[in-house]
Amino acid sequence: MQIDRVELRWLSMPLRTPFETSFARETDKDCLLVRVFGEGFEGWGEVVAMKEPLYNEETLKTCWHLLEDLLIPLVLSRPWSSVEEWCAATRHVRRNYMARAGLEAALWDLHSLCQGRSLSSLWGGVRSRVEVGISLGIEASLDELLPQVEAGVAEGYRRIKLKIKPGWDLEPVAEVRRRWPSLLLQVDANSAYRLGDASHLARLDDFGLLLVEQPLEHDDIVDHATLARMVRTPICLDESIDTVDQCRRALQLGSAAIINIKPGRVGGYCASRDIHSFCLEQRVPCWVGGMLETGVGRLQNLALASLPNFTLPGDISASRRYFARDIIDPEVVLESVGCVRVPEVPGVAQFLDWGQLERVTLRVERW
Ligand code: OSB
Ligand code: MG
Repeated sequence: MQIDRVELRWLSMPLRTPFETSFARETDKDCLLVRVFGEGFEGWGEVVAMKEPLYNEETLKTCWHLLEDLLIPLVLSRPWSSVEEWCAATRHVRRNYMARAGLEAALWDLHSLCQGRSLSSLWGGVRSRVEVGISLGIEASLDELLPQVEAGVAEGYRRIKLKIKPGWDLEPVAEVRRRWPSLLLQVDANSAYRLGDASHLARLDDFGLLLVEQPLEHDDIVDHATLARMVRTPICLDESIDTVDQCRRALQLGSAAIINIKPGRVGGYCASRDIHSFCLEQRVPCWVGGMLETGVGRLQNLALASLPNFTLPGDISASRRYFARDIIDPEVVLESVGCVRVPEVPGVAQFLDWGQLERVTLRVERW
């Protein structure tokens, strides 16, 4: 695969409603799109970093810098026999996972077009539809949250994730559970608690949650192991798992019973597959997490979610959960109860809605 040209775009997409986590309130979703040209095709990938280093240490500007000054010159410097070879050539770069993941995704997208095969088939997918759920942000009151749960259930979602933080946890969880006793319910704290909150977190045990996601610090796998022995709700790690080695250590310590895999957080789809395979061997269930992706990242994450050990519903909701209008047409939609169809054809370029893409593009540069 010879890459002839690369294009980088900075997008800003208005969210239909603000999305609040324990670390930020977002009203717009900004991201970068990487476009690579080669072999007569074009491939696209998404950089999922935020504008500020609140989820991990990366920002869209650090990603732009890594891409412009290091990764794009390297990808243009010689032909690549496979995407795996590209991954091996960038392994010396410390961290900067989201920057690397965006370019790697574009290479996968291009590679799938060259091969005439979908990403799902290239990666060993076993499902044509995957179960997905919605993630609901922190709200000022139950009056604002409950109609959103109701709307999600009415649309067909069977799994709902509630964002929690100290002061917004037991009450919303208890009320949602009381009203929807059979809903698949889980919570995500994005590191808002400390080990001293263990007895408080143990009170979540009464609500039959699927899991509690990343209750403690973003880089911790030690306190999580202690916490896991103090609560019955299964602990799922998100922020603290960035490599297959860190995943192995966490499972060895007993820090998590379930792993959330986000391609951006772990440096791309190669690493996502490695973590998925390791968890499969260890009989640890996985699910595909989300970063409010545009249609580009959303379609590719659906392909990843078709792999065998993604046995829990992913954060890959329909486009309209976040966007009045996505940059792809057709958008990602719920097909049957709580499920989305996995793309069967290679390449996302054919689905781009260019009018909408230009409307939300703030900056374009080419190399
Ligand atoms: O922790 O999973 C998270 C969004 C931004 C940053 C972190 C997280 C999230 C979500 C959204 O929960 C999931 C989605 O894309 O639907
Ligand atoms: Mg999370």
